[in-house]
Amino acid sequence: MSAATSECLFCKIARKEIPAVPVYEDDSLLAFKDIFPQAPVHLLLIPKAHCEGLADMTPGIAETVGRLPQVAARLAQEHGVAASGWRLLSNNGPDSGQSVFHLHFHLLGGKPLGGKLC
Ligand code: IU
Repeated sequence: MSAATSECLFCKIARKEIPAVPVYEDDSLLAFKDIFPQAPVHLLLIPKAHCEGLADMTPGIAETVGRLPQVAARLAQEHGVAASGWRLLSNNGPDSGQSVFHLHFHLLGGKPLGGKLC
């Protein structure tokens, strides 16, 4: 195991070493509630395998991420924001405000999101 995955917060959540509130899980993808929600619905979707961001995806992680929008759409439906609208975004690198360096996508909805992204 690399140092990155042993220390990484979201790797620890994926391994169930740190608690989170899961809303979806399969072999390679996990979704859970953001601990500091910025909207009534604020979920995080992550590939379980570690990479820092979109620029670092292995082919296997890219395949997982390719399925992620469909999972997000299903979660939006299940959380009651499919009709009102929702946003899926990933912060990458310092200027984006990325604070956890394990690739993740925010699913936000349940209020008008306006121009403020996250
Ligand atoms: P960001 O795009 O890297 O800024 O998003 C990281 C998110 O991880 C942010 O919305 C935090 O609220 C969230 N988070 C979490 O859900 N659980 C934690 O223990 C920590 C951060 I630290």
